[in-house]
Amino acid sequence: MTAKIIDGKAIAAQIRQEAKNEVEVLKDRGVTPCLAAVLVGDVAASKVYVKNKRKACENIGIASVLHTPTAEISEPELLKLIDELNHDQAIHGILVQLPLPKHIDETKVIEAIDPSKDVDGFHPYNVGRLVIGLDTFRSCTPAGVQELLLRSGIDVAGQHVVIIGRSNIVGKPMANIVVQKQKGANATVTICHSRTRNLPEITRQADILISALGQPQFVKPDMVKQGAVVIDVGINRIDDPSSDKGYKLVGDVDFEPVSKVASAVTPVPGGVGPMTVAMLMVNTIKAARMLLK
Ligand code: L34
Repeated sequence: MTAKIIDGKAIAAQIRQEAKNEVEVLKDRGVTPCLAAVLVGDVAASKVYVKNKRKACENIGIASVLHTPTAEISEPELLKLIDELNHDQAIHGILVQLPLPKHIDETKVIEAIDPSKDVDGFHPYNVGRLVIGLDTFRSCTPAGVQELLLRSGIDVAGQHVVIIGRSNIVGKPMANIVVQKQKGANATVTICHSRTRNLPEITRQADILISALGQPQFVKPDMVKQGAVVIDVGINRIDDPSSDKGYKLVGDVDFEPVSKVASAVTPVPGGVGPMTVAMLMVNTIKAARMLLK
């Protein structure tokens, strides 16, 4: 048996089309959604991701402004920039691309963002609302994974979802999304991490295995139950002298052998990545729409 490949690129395109229609409605009502992106320093992967996000904005009709301070920006200066964006009436969403340089405290920066403009859903206010099941901005990657499952006809209700990775960006919000008493959720959830004992034993119990630990090809076929759904959130650059760029992207999942065991699997690239971008568009529109209510 070979797994079905879940086409994140195609599903993301569908979501962007829906977003485009919503932007038109908002524009008719006099509001053009606007995203402010802050890209600090010179991190190659971050540049690609922010470029993809701005390109999506442009295609959909969302306005975007880009701030590119150097890696030497001080923490107070960055906080000042965020404060200005918070007070700028024309801006609905603020994205501070992570990671930040080491001398800047990410938590402080995230907490400085006005929760009503926090389209990444990282602010403790929004995380708290997520945990107790209230409507909120949900971080884009885990929200994208849920949407990917929903639109692929995979119902997580009653299923055992095992997540590898406990980051604030993916693992923890992912668990909190699928555990809710809500549509597209109601799962039984286990979070595994670097201190988990007998990891393969636990991952083999997963009906849906979500890998978000950031280690190339970590998930091997003996860690996957026959017929499980495998979602690969990892996106790792590994050297590849044969490619023009000098690197290639691989996920956390050893794709070829795992596809022989799983019933469905997401590719890297073209899986979760484009969904992250699409969900940012959805959140930015939500932020703009909140102004009308
Ligand atoms: N603040 N920081 C903040 N918000 C986020 O939601 C993110 N994330 C993660 C890193 N830091 C962040 C992203 O934007 C990861 N991430 C992200 C965004 C886009 C893509 C991957 C990760 C993406 O477009 N992936 C493409 C390939 C891109 C390439 O060629 O390198 C894909 O098909 O997977």
